[in-house]
Amino acid sequence: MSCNKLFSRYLLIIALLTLVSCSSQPSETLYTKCVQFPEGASLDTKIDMISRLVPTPQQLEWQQMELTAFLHFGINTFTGNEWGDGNDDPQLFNPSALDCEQWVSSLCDAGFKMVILTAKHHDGFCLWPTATTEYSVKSSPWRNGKGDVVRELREACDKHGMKFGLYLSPWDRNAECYGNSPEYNKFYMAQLSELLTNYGEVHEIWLDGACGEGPNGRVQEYDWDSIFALIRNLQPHAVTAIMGDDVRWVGNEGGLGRATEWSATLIAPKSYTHRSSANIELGLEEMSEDLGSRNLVAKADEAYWYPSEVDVSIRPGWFFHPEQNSEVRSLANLVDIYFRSVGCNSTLLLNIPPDSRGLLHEVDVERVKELSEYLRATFSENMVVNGDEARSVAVGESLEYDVVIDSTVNTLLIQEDISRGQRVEDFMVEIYSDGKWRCVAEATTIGYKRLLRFEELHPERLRITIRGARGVANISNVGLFYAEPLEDEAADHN
Ligand code: FUL
Repeated sequence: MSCNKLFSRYLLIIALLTLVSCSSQPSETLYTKCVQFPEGASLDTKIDMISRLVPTPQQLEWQQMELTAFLHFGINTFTGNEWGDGNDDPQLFNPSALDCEQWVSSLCDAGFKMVILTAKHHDGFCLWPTATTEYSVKSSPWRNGKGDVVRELREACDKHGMKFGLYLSPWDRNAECYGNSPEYNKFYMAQLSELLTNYGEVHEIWLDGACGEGPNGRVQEYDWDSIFALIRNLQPHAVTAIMGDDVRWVGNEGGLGRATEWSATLIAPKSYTHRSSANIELGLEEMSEDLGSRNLVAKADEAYWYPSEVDVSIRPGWFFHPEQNSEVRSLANLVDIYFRSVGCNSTLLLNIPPDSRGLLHEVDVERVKELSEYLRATFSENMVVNGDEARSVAVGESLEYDVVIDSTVNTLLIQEDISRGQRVEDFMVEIYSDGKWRCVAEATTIGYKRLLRFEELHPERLRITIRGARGVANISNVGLFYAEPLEDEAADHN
């Protein structure tokens, strides 16, 4: 969808927002999801505009979820493959004890707010009884061919108040029509229609970027505009990820967010094919280190609210392989990943693959439980007095807070009110103790959430100085916490 179309769609909302804003407060024009800079605009004008680029309501809700579980499950679970070639016998799909409630209740207890299931991976095998192909659960012995994993998961999610998302691989190594572009687009959209019509509310649709050739080397050209139009029509509250234009792939599968992470970014979603040349001119790829600096703003003519998601597996593989049971990530490693994802203005999409029984493995369940207990223990008591009062602060100004007497801390949490844009570029953290101020941390972006770790301290006061920002920064929350140091005993998969 073009920026122009998006722009006009949100114009009305912006106009309404402007109307209802309190008369004693100057109203700010906000740009939702996309902003086009006027031709010849100065850097100052562009910076001012990008500072008022904000998420859609569904992007904001998605960001606030913080933790999502990825469930890679399918024919590969029974063959030992990571990428099936589309020729594996559907008879192999036969989980002996599939129980989606076990998945969802364990993940719910561990603090996950949403699950995303691989309804179809690159092999083309469908976990629901689709009318589009025979290559599905319907041709398997599981529940005598009458089963539907997507439905069972949906029901478990409803029971436990878990949000529900789906991965439908665009690349399909089984579909004969793959590579015959118009025909496969029709086929893919028919699959999407089934999933988005028959299974209640879908909150995230994961459109993977991996893509190979079809039979005889044919290259599939996806009709992204029609695919997005269909999704918006059937599931208007869903966010679309990766090839989608609401959620951006962080650029690696190792759990490593960027220290400087802009949700207000210059990189256009890959599926905006009309913007490919702009990405090339700016030298932007999902892996690029810099996606939002002033330097890029100066050269760009369009910007997007396109926040990042860190996808990483709890095991070396995305699918379950029993020989990897001893290689499940350690608690310390998962905590690091949490700090490098949620703590770096991203969300964490942690893959916990069900095994061939159709259950989450005991080791994985135990590990995510440990993670949630650790996070609960760490973040339950904020030592900053009135840290959750919203405060606005200009460049060069500081925010000062009292700290609870006799507290021991080693972690700072800070959040911007991103419903008014992402603005902070550079800030410094100081603590007051023994009669003097001392700098304990410095960083660049904040965004939805930033976590910083430092040595154990006993502060009496806390001071945050905004050294660089795009206009006035809106800080919504500040906290100091104590995170128990952990030693990593397991292999590092990074
Ligand atoms: C990649 C896929 O090729 C992997 O198999 C996995 O699904 C991962 C999340 O995305 O692009």
